[in-house]
Amino acid sequence: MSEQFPPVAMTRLATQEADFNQHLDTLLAWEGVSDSTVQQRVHDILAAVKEHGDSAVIEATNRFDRLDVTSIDQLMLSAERLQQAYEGLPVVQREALTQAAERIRVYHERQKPTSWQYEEADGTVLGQKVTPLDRAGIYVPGGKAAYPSSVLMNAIPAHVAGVREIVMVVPTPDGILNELVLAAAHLAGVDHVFTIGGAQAVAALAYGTQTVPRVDKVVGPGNIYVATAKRAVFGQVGIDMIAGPSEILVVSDGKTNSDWLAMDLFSQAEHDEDAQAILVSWDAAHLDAVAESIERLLPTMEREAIIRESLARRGALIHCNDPDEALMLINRIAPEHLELSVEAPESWLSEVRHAGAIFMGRYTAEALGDYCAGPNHVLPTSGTTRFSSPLGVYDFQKRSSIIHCSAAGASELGKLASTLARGESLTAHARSAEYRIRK
Ligand code: HSO
Ligand code: ZN
Repeated sequence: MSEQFPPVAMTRLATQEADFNQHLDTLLAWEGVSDSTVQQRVHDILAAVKEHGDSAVIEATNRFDRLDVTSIDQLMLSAERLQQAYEGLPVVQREALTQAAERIRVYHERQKPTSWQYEEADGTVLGQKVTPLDRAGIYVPGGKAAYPSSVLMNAIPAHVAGVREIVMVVPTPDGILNELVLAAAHLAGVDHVFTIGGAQAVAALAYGTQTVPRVDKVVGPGNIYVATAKRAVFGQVGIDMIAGPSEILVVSDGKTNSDWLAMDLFSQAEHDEDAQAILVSWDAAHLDAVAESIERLLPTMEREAIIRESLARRGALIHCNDPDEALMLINRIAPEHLELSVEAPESWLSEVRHAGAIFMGRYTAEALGDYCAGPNHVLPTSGTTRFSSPLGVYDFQKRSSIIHCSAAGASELGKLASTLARGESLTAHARSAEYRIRK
């Protein structure tokens, strides 16, 4: 039975109000917290794993996940175990996971960059060579936030990129394994799975232990300990991003069913109490209708309490004057997910500058993108779409530049380099270039 709640106190704003900008700033403000206690604990765990390897990982895992293992072998899952999980799934689930994986793979294949080169008139060749990472580490959260869809979204781009070895870590508090997560790992081509989590897992991936291979990049979401550990190891290894709570911005022209939109807002709000769901429209009656749908549908939701809290804390219904103002708001909010629930959304696209993923038209629910449309659901949050992009194949590759001078090219470039090097008083540079100038 659903508890009795008072109506949700969702923020209502209008761009016409004098203090709108201030209110919007407050609404959007988000600071990832990592207090000094967390920092210190993470630091201690990282140092222990760096020094003692497997034994420190075992000790931390027993302590935090309430296990009683004595050997790292007990924290490893074989390829056969992953396959077993896949084969043991109910057929409908196995089919859905397989089809989603295939669609995600096809989409990411398109992202593959190519190496290129060009030749100058004197025969000098310049180019760029793309190489996949040797090893990637994927962090998968445990417990409630263990999403098999996220295993696919992290591992498939790595696989498509050509990463040689994909190592996954997933904590199993109290020893509980999530079969769907293991099945997804099997489908996505993960090579090794360790049932470890927290800062100890990030440390094991970043430094390597006697058993856990050291990776070149750690990706994937996690709690505050994981985020703090990722920040701390960055530099030794690459990381993807530090993701904040999930966000959705829906822009509606007033013609989409208000129940659909209420549920789209819920779909992000149900992730956690700090998730942000905002609806913008220039149709005031429509905003009222969605508010009514929200109240009516809330008691039907399994995660009602989380959704209520999220909508009350960070949700908003915003009335603006017209589509132009809605566009201004989109670029100001720079959301992780943007739903353009409007007629002819294509005509909006050129004006949208900042959004992680753009869902076009009334039929494109954000949830479809979360699972199976094809694009990645690991997206920048908290306004960082201003400068970053969805997780993709390019995150698992790097580039080397190529320079191949002909004798004639070396002679010409030698003159330039020599002049510039002497300007910097770097004589060895200058002479190295000068040797190759034709007499
Ligand atoms: N919306 C989340 C991803 C997700 N949704 C996983 C459901 N499962 C990322 O913002
Ligand atoms: Zn989601």
